[in-house]
Amino acid sequence: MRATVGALKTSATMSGTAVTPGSQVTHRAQVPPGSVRGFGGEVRHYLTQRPRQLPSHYLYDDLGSALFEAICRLPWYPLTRAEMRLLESHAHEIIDAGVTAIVELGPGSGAKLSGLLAGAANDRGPLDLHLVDVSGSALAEAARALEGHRDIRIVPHRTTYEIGLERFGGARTGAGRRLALFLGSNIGNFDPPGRDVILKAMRASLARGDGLLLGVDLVKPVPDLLLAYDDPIGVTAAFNLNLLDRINRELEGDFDLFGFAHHALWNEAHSRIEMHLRSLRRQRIHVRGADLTFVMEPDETIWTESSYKYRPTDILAMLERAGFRVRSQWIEPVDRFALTLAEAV
Ligand code: AVI
Repeated sequence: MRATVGALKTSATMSGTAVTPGSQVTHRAQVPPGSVRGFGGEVRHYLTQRPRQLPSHYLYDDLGSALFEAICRLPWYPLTRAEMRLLESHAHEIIDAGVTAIVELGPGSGAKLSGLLAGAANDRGPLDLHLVDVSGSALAEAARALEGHRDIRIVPHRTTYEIGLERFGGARTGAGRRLALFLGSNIGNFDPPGRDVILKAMRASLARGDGLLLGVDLVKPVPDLLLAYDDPIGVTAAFNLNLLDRINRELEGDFDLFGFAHHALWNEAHSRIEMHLRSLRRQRIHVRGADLTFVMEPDETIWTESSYKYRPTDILAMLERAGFRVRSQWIEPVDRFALTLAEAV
C-alpha cells in the first residue's frame, strides 16, 4: 500500500498553555495564548513587560525556520544528531508490531519519523501517522518525507498541539497500541507549568497501555551548552536577530540590527539556557504596527527564548506526574541527550 495524505484541516489556533517570561510556548508549531492580539498586539504586550521579552515561537518565520534547520547541522549543536542516533538504534523497540497509530507534535522536516519507520520492525502492520503543526508548509514537507514508506496513511492536523491531540484522541478506531512522539527537545522550550500541561494533554489523548516517546536534551557542562546556543559562526545570532528584522518587516519597526547583540546565558537556578538580544547603546525604538515607542538602555535586553535542560531522573518524575510509567530510557553518552519511552497508566 502506498502512503495516502488526508485533507489538511484548518482550525482555531488558540492554546491554553501558560506563558512566562522568555520561555513562552514553543517552537513554530505553537501559537501562544493571547494570540488573539495578533503579532502587533503581542509585540506591544511583551516588549512592555519587565524584563522585556518576545514569544519564542515568533523566531520561526520562513527565514527563522531555515536558520533553525542550519543550526541543527552545526557541529556545536549536537541535539538533532544525538537524537537521530538513538532513534535509529532503538526503532525496533519503539515501533513494534503492536503499534497501529502515531501522532507527532511538530514533525519538522519529517526526517525523525522517517528514520524511525526505516528502522522499525519488519513485521509492523499498517500505520496511521497523525502530524500536528500550525504551519501548512511544515506539514506538507513532513508528508513528502514520509510518503515513500509502505503501509502508512498520513493524517495532517494544521492546528495547535492541544487541538491536534484532541483530534488524535477522538480518531481511535479498533484495537492496537498508539504512540505519541514529542522529539527534538521541544519540551525544553516550555516553562515548567506549560510543560506539565502539554504532557497531561498527551496523556489524555492516549489510552492505558499506549506509548509516549520524549526526546529531551540533558544538563551538560556549561561551556558545551553555551557553544550550542552561541556558535562561533553566528548562525544562532542570526536566528535571534532575525526576530527584530521580522518586526521591522511585518510591523514597520525601526530596530537597528547593528544596535543589538545576541547573548546566550546559562541560568543555573532554573536549569535553562536563555537567549537575549542586548542593546549596545541607549536607543529609541518605534514599531508602528504595534503602536509602540520605547527606549532601551545600554545592556538592557529582550528575552527571546528559554531552553530548559533536564537530568534523566527529572524526566522520569515529569512523566510520572502526567500519568506515565517509564519503560526505557536511552541516553546518548557523548552529547548527553535522552530518549524516554513511557507507557500510559
Ligand atoms: C526548537 N528548540 C528545541 C531549540 C532549542 O534548542 O531550544 C531552538 C533553538 N534555539 C536556539 N538554538 C536552537
